[in-house]
Amino acid sequence: MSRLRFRSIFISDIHLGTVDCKSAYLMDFLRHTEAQQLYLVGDIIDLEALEKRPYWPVEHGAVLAEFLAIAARGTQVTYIPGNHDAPMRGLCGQKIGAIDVRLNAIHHTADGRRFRVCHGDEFDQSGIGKPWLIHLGEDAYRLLCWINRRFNAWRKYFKLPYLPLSIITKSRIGRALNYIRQYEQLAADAAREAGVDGLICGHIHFGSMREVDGVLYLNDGDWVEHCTALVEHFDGTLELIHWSERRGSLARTSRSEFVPLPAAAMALAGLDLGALIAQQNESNFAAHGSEKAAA
Ligand SMILES: [Mn+2]
Repeated sequence: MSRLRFRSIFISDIHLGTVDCKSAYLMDFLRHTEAQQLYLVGDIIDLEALEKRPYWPVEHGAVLAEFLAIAARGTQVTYIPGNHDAPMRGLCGQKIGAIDVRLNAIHHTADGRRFRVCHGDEFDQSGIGKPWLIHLGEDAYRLLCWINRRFNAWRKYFKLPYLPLSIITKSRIGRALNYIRQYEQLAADAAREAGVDGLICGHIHFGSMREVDGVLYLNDGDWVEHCTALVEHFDGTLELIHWSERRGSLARTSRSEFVPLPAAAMALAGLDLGALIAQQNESNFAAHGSEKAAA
């Protein structure tokens, strides 16, 4: 089996131990890729959810075993716990198998850029982790996840590719988008203060690549709905990719180029992106509009 080779891979918000975890797509991704460095950027096991409702299918254990195997094969694996696996932060500085547990990290790209890597819950002023929860309510979010699940089971039956449904809803809720923009700003501010070129995080389940006041904000997304990963090529180019039956590039950045998608995750839906961007420019994006591609 030929694997796609990368210099590094960043994934987060897997939420093993919950019904919405897309472990099959993640396993497929892990088995088709190879990297020198793998960063697990938090919310890998949802200990918070497990406390409320014990749920552990064999596939979720297989993902953990795969991480340990990847580290054993020589990939440098760094695990940065998030808020849903916060108790693991106590193991900071120690090893699980060959996996290093760290609170955060500085990643040096092949093209000489420095990125701070952290889960990102420190930029979440609501402390909830799902900003749209504030506006939707937890029940509504669960309903959304349930509809997403049923909708995709139906698509699978008809042999149609996976299509994250809730991103469409989220992207249309202006206040949720405003919250995301605020989060991105705080994250970018932290990167600037740290004197690095940018920040790589997860937490808000919204894969993105933006330049905010001269620093790069990179979010690797999640494996609950969108199945996205951030990868670094051997020349230092960072790329946000989506992985399901359909695979695609959402955005990329190197020292010399920056190709953002204004609403990266929406490209997943296979919608008419141009029309959506135009629509958003009229409403939210215009109001917050430091979006490069829209400018
Ligand atoms: Mn989180």
